[in-house]
Amino acid sequence: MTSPQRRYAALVGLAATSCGLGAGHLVAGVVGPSTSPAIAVGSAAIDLTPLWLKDWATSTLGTADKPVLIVGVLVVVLCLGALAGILQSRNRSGAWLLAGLAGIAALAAATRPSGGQLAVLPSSVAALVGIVGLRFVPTDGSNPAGRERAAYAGSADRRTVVAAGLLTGAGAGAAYLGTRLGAPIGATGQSLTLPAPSAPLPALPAGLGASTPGLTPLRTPVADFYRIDTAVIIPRIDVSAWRLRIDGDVDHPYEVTFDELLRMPMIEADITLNCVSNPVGGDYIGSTRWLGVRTRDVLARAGVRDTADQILSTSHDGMTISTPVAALQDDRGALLAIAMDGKPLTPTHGFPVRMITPGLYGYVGATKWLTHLTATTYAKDQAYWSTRGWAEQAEVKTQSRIDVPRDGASVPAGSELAIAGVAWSQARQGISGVEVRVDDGAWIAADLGPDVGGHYWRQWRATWTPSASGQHVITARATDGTGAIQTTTIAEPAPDGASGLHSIRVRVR
Ligand SMILES: Nc1nc2c(c(=O)[nH]1)N[C@H]1C(S)=C(S)[C@@H](COP(=O)(O)O)O[C@H]1N2
Ligand SMILES: [Mo]
Repeated sequence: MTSPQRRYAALVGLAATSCGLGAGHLVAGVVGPSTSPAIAVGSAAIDLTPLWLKDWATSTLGTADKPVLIVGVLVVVLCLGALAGILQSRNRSGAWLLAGLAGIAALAAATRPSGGQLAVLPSSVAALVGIVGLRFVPTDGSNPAGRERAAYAGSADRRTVVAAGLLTGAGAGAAYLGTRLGAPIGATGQSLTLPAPSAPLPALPAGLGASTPGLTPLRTPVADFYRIDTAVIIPRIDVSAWRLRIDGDVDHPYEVTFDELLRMPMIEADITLNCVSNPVGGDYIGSTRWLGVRTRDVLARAGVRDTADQILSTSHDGMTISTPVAALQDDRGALLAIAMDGKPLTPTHGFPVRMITPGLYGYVGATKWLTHLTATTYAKDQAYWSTRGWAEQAEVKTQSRIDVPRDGASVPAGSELAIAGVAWSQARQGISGVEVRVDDGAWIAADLGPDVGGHYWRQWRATWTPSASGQHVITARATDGTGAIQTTTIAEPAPDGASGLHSIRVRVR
């Protein structure tokens, strides 16, 4: 085969594959977004990702890891599509390659918890459309069937390019339509009227934010609240169809609707949410006022038996999280939250109902899109992250973070400089003090911002007037509510949360 011919074959293979992917995505818009071929493969890849790779992805890509993953999947599939075009022109074997790819996608979609019975349909349609598209591949002049067409090479080339263009265009159009279909705006609850809390809290104080530029605000705006989950497609849940099932080692398993939940006593609570993947000084942490029912009220109605030591929660998209029964029943005030910052949860943060368990990292206590609570034991059932190298149980570690000045900032000598940040301990009765030091100097006590309770972070602020120019290191450390000073022991996020003191560098000029 000559090289221009091979190029045309690759081009048509690519176009046929795009068209197939688009058609599959369109069908998935009706069947369920998670069954779209590339999304299903991406989601399966996330579940199969080893801990070290997941760590690398979150530390280098942050929350962009999912778009990067999907683009990666698409690039690989399209390259294989081009190869399918070349194989097709050689010996008609390209169709097998596309069929194989679609088979992998169908398997991935069928094994997704949110896939449903028609999960394999989008991949099947993708295969069919892709294989039909391969008919436009110009045949190799060296095989008898293609010799005749090769004689019209000039017009065949033009026809080929037009066909490839049409296929790609049709695929892109279908993909667009599929995306629109798959995201019904009406299904979310931003118009929902929230029930009043049984004991409203006083308004949150303003905090030190206004007087200290660059300092984290006391309450994280919802739009800035970090997002960590394995969902490639954010579940869109229709509240009228939503049910929470409570079963397992309980006396009376039952199901509750969203309306029934809203009629239970509603609690307001100020709680900081932490991700176990947050490195020292990192920003996978947010604080807000939550509204919800007490988790223990919901569990009490079922009557959890003494034999259970964990509640295994499951989300709409199949995530499983283990939380100690004790943490959900003691006085810390674990919630099944329906609102944050005065508004219903956004789809990103778990609409319609999510768990919030003070003192525990999100991966062991903050299940979003909650649908199921099962009383069981750690010996019997393991949750998603526990089978992937993370600790079965993990309490939030005491930390302090320096927000101002920024790491690497250049500051003038001789003028007073604010050093400020936030500190949190959660499981250890909040923060009773924060100290800072420059280089190896003495520890200086910082002023603390308002105390919003043990489960909420605390702002702090100190001042320093640099004299000597050059590089300086600023370090902070917190003292928790029990009087214990934050550990200097350095630990990576895996397996149960980072520890060590946060330091930044500044250059005094
Ligand atoms: N369904 C579901 N819930 C989940 C997760 C997830 O991947 N899926 N991630 C957990 C983790 S690791 C954290 S840190 C918090 C983050 O909640 P946020 O995205 O609202 O900040 O959600 C938790 N709940
Ligand atoms: Mo997390």
